[in-house]
Amino acid sequence: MTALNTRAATLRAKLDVSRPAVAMAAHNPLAAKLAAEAGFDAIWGSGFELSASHAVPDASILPMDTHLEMMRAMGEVQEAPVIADIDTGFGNAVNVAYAVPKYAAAGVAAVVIEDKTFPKDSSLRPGGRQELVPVGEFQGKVEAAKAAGDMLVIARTEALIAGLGQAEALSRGAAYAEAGADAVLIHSRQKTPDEILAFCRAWPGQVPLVLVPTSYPQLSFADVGSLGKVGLIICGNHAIRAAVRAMQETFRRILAEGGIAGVESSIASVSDVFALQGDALMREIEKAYLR
Ligand code: SPV
Ligand code: MG
Repeated sequence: MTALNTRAATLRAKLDVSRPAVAMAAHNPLAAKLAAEAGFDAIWGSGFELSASHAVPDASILPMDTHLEMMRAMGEVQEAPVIADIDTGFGNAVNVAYAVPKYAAAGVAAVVIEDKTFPKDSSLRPGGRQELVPVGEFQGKVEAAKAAGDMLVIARTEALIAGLGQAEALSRGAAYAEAGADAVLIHSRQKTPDEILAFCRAWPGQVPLVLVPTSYPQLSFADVGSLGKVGLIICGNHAIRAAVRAMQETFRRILAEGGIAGVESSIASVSDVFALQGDALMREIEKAYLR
């Protein structure tokens, strides 16, 4: 096996099915830094969050370089492993073979590739287009990603999202593990965890599973841990949703109150933001070199 980059090795060590790691979504380096400071094990480089932060749909609209540069920038400002959501891999296995080394060079710890057709649609979108590529074709994409080396490859099956049932989801998961995936992400948008729990219980455990419990938030991290099958839980969109609500409320109040005084105590201070910008380091640099 190819040696893993340091952050990939850190992430692999955390994929513990008796105590799953928890990743928080981020859409920019500031969000990644806040998630790391809060204590999350990893940063989810979410396509949904990044698309939303550009106010466009999560449907292969943004170019790869926009996502790639964001992953690099997230890794530069904090130490937690970055898990890059590369959707379908930007095309076929050839596109994957060219894309993944760029993500490796950007220092990401893992890529997640999903078995939908390109261009993708959001898994959470009611009535969205959820067509899957043939199993063999997706195995080729997993193999192409693995050959890039130096990072984890998480294969994501959308079989449950596409309504293809447990048997198809299980056989796709097994085929992707056989192709070399380090973990299998199984996604569901059912409002209860039943479908996911059934999948997890039936999963033979070749590799750890990854869950994104957005649609079934009642499933606690402890409940997931007790299944003994899941290595990673991804909080898929909580940074952008928190940011949207906080901005909406602050903007509404400022106009309604005719001034900025009222919101002062409910928003971060300017000095909090200076600290997040790395002001302490800049002061050291100024002291050492500015003459
Ligand atoms: C994302 O956060 O971009 C994901 C998870 O892929 S989901 O939006 O639930 O498909
Ligand atoms: Mg995504």
